[in-house]
Amino acid sequence: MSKALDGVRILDFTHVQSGPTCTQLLGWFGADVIKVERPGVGDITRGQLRDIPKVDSLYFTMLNHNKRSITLDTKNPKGKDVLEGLIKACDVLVENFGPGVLDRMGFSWTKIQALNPRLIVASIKGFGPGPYEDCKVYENVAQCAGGAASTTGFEEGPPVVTGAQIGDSGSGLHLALGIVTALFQRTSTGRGQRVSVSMQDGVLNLCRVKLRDQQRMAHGPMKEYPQFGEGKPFGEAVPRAGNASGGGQPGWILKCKGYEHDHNAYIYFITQAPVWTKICDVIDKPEWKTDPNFATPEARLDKLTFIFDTIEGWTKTKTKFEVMAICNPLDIPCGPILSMKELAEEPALRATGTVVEVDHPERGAYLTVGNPIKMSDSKTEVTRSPLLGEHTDEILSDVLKYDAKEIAAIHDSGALAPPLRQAAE
Ligand code: CAO
Repeated sequence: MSKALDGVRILDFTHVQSGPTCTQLLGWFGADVIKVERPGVGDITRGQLRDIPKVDSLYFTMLNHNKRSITLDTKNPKGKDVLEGLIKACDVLVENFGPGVLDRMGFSWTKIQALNPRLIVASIKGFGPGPYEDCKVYENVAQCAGGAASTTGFEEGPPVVTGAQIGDSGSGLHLALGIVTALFQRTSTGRGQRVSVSMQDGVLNLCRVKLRDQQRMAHGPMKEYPQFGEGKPFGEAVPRAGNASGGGQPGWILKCKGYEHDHNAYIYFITQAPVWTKICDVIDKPEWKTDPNFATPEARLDKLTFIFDTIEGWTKTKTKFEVMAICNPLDIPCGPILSMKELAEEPALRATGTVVEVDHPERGAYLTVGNPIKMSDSKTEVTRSPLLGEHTDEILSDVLKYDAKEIAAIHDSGALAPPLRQAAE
């Protein structure tokens, strides 16, 4: 079966997490992803959070499937020649260097366009133009600067970052969409273009509902926030809302049987208006169906904490899976709090390829998250991440058409390997 991006060649200058998530997606869709890494060092994540000595970390392997690796010192004159060749041979260059790095390397947009006017140059930076444009940024900086942290956590506590990597992987997803859109536009214009995503913008896009709420506050208190029912005043900015749903149907996380010793024995429970009467029956509160204090969504808004405490009295008598088994047939929306252990062991996720076991020559088998985007005519096979420089000669020969003598000359120039002193360390 063919793949959606067969024939598309990506010059992958990404590192750490945000950029690699983007190019990994493109690889899953069939693009030939050529990851350029610094000789002897490679992507810094190869050596970060290592669980096995001298073996590429899971941090690296889980972000760099379906890629080839070439080592290249892009500050070496011969290395620059090779890079120029790759720029001419590729459709897209993806990078998430610190601000100004590509220019300092000698590859400005003007120079790249002169080399290959069809090339799409896709970049992730921490911030767009403005006061912080020169800043280096990591995940949690973006979560804080993009509005996620100020709106996450409980009102009485400090801002909280989330484990979902919305700054890094979220920006990677945004960039991947920009790239395929630019590839599509190129089919009619014949031209490449620059695609830029700032991590702050990407996080703010994902926090769009909170900017919605910021504006709603001008017209009275937001009644679905816990502060309203608890009689606490709202300040000038959108408050942290604990586990409130954020949408039009109130929800909260409730304890289930076993919560005293299992930190994940909880369920998210939504009191969706159309199923209110069923909820009343399930929790044995049939009188709430007709009591004017509880019968309508508007009447319930100032009592949400009491209502969820009452529902929790019922959920605490059941496991999270028993609550699911009772509520799902009644169309009551709820979701168990699933631990990473439970997700790793979930057979349905294995069956769909969302959780995949991959074999690696140095670390052996490990689990990863496969492609979450399923396409009927472009199936994803997850292949292991490359070893550092594993495909250097193959790329010089297949993509750049160098012969053995030319490849040997490039090796001799030191453009592909670290200086001897560094290699010995
Ligand atoms: N050959 C020679 N030099 C190379 C090279 C190669 N193959 N690859 C990279 N380099 C050099 C660069 O030229 C640069 O050198 P100069 O600073 O002298 O120009 C140097 O490596 C460092 O690049 P960097 O600034 O990108 O890396 P860093 O480790 O200092 O910063 C990060 C890392 C992530 C903070 C920064 O890249 C950044 O802000 N990126 C944009 C935002 C982003 O994606 N953040 C998410 C990271 S995941 O949490």
